[in-house]
Amino acid sequence: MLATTGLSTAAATRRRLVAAPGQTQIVPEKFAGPTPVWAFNGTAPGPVLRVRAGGRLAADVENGLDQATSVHWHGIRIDNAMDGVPGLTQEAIAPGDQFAYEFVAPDPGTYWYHSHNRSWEQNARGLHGALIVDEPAPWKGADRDLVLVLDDWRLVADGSIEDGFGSIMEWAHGGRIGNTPTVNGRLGSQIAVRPNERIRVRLINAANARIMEIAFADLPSRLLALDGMPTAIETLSGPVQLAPAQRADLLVDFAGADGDTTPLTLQTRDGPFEMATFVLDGEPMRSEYPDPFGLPMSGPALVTDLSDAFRTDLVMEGGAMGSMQGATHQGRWMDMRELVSKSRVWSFNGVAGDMDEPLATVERGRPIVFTLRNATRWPHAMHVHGHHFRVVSRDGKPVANPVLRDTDLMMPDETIEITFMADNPGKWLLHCHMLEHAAAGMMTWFEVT
Ligand SMILES: [Cu+2]
Repeated sequence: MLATTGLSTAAATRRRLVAAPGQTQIVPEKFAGPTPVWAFNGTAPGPVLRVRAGGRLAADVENGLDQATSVHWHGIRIDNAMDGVPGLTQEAIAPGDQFAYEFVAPDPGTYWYHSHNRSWEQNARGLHGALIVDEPAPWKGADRDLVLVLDDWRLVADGSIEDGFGSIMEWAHGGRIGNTPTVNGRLGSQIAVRPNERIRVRLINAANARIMEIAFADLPSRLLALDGMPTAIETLSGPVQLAPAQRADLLVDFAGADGDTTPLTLQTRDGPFEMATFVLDGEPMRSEYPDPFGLPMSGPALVTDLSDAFRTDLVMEGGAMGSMQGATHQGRWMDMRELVSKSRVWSFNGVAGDMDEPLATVERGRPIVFTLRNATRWPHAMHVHGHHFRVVSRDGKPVANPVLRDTDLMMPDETIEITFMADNPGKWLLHCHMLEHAAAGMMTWFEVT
């Protein structure tokens, strides 16, 4: 049973979020002036929102844009009416209007919020921010935490955002990939840390489409959580991979001396790119590190009995270099040429983004097994709303100790089985979080009754 109703009688944490045009200094001043963005409360990313697990967040969203918007609270096992999906859970918020979101955040962890209307444009222009749900009792495993929202802007020489949103070429390929990777909205930031500080780094990939491989040079780093949910603590032997919308909490030991620097790097085709620089500054925190320990486990239990599970398949097709001949759109079959004219070039089970029929209708309390098959030439970041799931098999091979996720990166030709308990009533999206792919057909929904 979810803690979304009747649990919290305490006063809500109340925040006002105004979505409106703004300006932010993304590239260093010596290269260009501020970038015109669409921002929450004037900054991109927007403010870090925090609430304690089990607590209630009230967010009054005002739309100061000249187009409709909405806010999705990504990864929160939320009351359906607050999920922020226009046409499914609410009407989009018209320009000048407001929407009062209010919900309980049941699970501690690293989440984020972002526009869910024309998100392929609104998210890319800056409408997102971190949402941190704190543990019920403070976790003592790190000196502090550090929220790093990673993004991938596409800018032109004067620092402004390149137009070209809606390019069908990009929608049929890997989505809108940028040229300016940022940490907390800034290229080349310097982040001060104490020598020998131990920090819980909360990484959030807020990019539309870029899959990121992030490394902390040779600093000792351990995995603590994925997509908000604690994992067994595990030493990382290489970069951490984040598909769009994925999060990872890491425990990083900033071992070194005053004045040392160490890069945060993004792996690119041309080698590692320094997204930000940690500058060790001040007296050392300690001479020796204590033994590290992980987060207390939380989140939904593993569903062990799948004998009565609701099962269905989802075949993902389309995109460039694929074999899709056509798909159903607006109630009839169209060939690729016609689909391109409608900006629909991907399909789920032969349907290109039509939302009139759910993929599944499942009674509450029944386990779900979705078998997802990526029959395209592209990776996809498959996201389920309102539930965390476990990938229990990949290409037919069982996954040992499957972790909880809300977004899984599927490679071309890969087939996965995901399981979760249908315990949150309402209408929930299942879509690719490469936002251009979602807009171009990789979207469906299911209902928990
Ligand atoms: Cu995709």
